[in-house]
Amino acid sequence: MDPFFQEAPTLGNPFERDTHLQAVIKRFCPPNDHAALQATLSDLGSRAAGDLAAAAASAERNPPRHIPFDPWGRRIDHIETDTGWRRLQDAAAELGIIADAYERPHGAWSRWHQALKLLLYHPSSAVFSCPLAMTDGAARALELYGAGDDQHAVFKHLTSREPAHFWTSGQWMTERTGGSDVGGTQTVARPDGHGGYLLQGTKWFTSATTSEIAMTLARIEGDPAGSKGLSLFMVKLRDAKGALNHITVHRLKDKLGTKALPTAELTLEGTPATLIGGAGGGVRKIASLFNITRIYNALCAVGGMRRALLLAKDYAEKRTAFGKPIMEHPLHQTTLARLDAEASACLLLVLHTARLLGKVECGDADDGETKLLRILTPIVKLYTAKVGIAVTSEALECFGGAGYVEDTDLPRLLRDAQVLSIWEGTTNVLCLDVWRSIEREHSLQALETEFSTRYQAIQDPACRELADLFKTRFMEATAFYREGIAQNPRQIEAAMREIV
Ligand code: MFK
Ligand code: FAD
Repeated sequence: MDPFFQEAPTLGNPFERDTHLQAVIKRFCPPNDHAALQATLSDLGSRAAGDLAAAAASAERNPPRHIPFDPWGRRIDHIETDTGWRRLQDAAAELGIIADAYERPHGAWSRWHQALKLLLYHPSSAVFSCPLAMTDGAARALELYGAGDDQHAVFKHLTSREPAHFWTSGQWMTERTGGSDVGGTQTVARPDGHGGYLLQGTKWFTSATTSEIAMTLARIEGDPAGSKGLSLFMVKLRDAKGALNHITVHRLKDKLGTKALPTAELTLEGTPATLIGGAGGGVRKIASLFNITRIYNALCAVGGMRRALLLAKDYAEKRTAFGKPIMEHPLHQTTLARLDAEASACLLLVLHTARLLGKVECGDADDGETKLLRILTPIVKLYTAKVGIAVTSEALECFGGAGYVEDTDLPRLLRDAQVLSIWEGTTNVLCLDVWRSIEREHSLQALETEFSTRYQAIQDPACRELADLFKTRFMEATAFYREGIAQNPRQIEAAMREIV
C-alpha cells in the first residue's frame, strides 16, 4: 500500500474564494463602482496568494535585527529588515492603501474601498499593516492639525503612491510608566531657540522603528503634570546622512507574535521635534490618529479571521476522517458555520464603521452618524479583537495537530491575533472610552437610534427573536445611564461590558 501523505491546505485567491465577502460588496457597493471594485479586489486577491504572501513569508523567516555598533565601534543602531518587508511597503504604496483615504477617489466611500483592500492585504503582509495603520493615523493628524510647508511635504510622503517617495510613521505613546495611562509620560520638550523643540525621554514600545517619522507625546518644560500638560510632536528619525537623529535604540522586543515587525525600546536624547497643532491638547490631537489605527485593528482582526477560515474550509474538503471528508461531518460543519457567522458579523460591523469614517472625513455625515462613529470605534476595536482571538484559536483546532505545528504556518495566525486586544487600547481601557464618549459626547442616543432602525427593519421571525434578546440586554445595560444612576464605577464598567 502507498504511504499516505495529507494534502496541504491551499489559499487560492482569497477574494474569489470568499463568497460572503463578495455578496457583501454586491449588496452595499454603489452599482457604478461594483465591476471596477470587483476587478481590483480580484487582482489584489491573486497578489495576496502570490507575491505578497511570498514577501511576507520571507519577512517572517528573517525577522528584524538590531545592530548597535558598526565594525569600528561607532554606535549606529541599525535595524536590518528583510527585503520581503520592504517589498510589502512598496506594494502598499503601489496599491495606494493610504493614498486612497486622502485623495478620496470614491468620495465618502473611499474609506470603505480602502477597508476592503486592507482585509486582503493584512493577512499577507507579515503585519506590515501595523506601520500602515500608524502612517494613516499620522496623515490624518497632519491633515487636521498640520501647518506649513514642511508638514505638508511630510503629509505628501505619507500619502504617496510612489514607493520611492512613500514614508511610514510610528506612533510613540507608551512609556515605562504606562501605555493606558499616558498622563505619566516623562518625555520633556525643551525649546531649541529656533521655533522647534528637543525631546528627552524613553519610549518603551515603538513599532515600525524603521519609519521616517513618528508622532509622539511630550511635556513642554514647565507645563502641568498629568495628561493635560502633554503636547503632540512630530519627530524625523534620521538626519540628512541617514543616521538616527539623537535617538538610541536599546533593543528590539522579543515578542509572542508580529515577528517581522520591529518593535524597539529607545531613548530620545535631545531629538529635534516639531510641535503639531500648537501647545497642549496632545491626547485629544493624538486621538485623531488612534481612532484611525483602532479601525485598522478591527479590519485586521476580520482579515485574519477570514484568512484562517478560508484555510480551514479548504482543509475540511481535503482531510478525511471516518470514511469521508471532515467537511461532511455535521459537527464539523456546524463549527465552521458558527465561526463563519461570527467573522461575517464582524465584517459587516467594521465595514459599516469604515463607511461612517469616510462620511465624517468628507463632511457628509450628520450629527447622529458622527456620534455613532465615535462610540462604534472603541466597540468595534475591542469586540473584533476578542472575537478574532477566539475564532482564530478555534480555526487552528480545525486542523487538528497540524494547527499546532510551526512549519504549517498556522500557529502564527493565532500569535498575530493575540496582540489585537492589547495594543491601541486594551479591552477595559476601550470600555472606558465607550463610557467617555457617552458621557462627554452623548453618543448613546446615536447607538440606540441605529439599533432601533435596524430592529424595525427585521422581517425574519428567528432574527427578530434574537434581536429581542439583544434588545432586552442592551436596555438593561444602558438603564443606569437613562435613569441617572451612573455613580458606581463597578456598575459602569459592568454595563460597558454588557453594551459592547
Ligand atoms: C494591525 C493592526 C493595526 C494597529 C497597529 C497598532 C500598532 C501599535 C501601536 C500602539 O499600540 S500605539 C499606543 C496606543 N495607545 C493607546 O491607545 C492608549 C490607550 N489609552 C487610552 O486610550 C486612554 O484612555 C487615554 C490615553 C486616551 C487617556 O488619556 P487621558 O488624557 O487621561 O484622558 P482624558 O482626560 O479623558 O481625555 C483627554 C482628551 O482626549 C479629551 O479631550 P479634551 O482635551 O478636549 O478634553 C478627550 O475628549 C480626548 N479623547 C480621549 N479619548 C478619545 C478622545 N477624543 C476622541 N476619541 C477618543 N477615543
Ligand atoms: P498597562 O497600561 O499597564 O495595563 C495593564 C492592565 O491594566 C491591562 O489589562 C489594562 O486593561 C488594565 N488597566 C489599565 N488601566 C485600567 C483602567 N483604568 N481600568 C481597568 N483596567 C485598566 N505602544 C506605542 O505607543 N507605540 C507602538 O508602536 C507600540 N507597539 C506595540 C507593539 C506590540 C507588539 C505591543 C504588545 C505593544 C505595543 N505598544 C505600542 C504598547 C501598547 O499600546 C501598550 O502595551 C498598551 O497600550 C497597554 O499599555 P501597558 O503595556 O503599559 O499596560
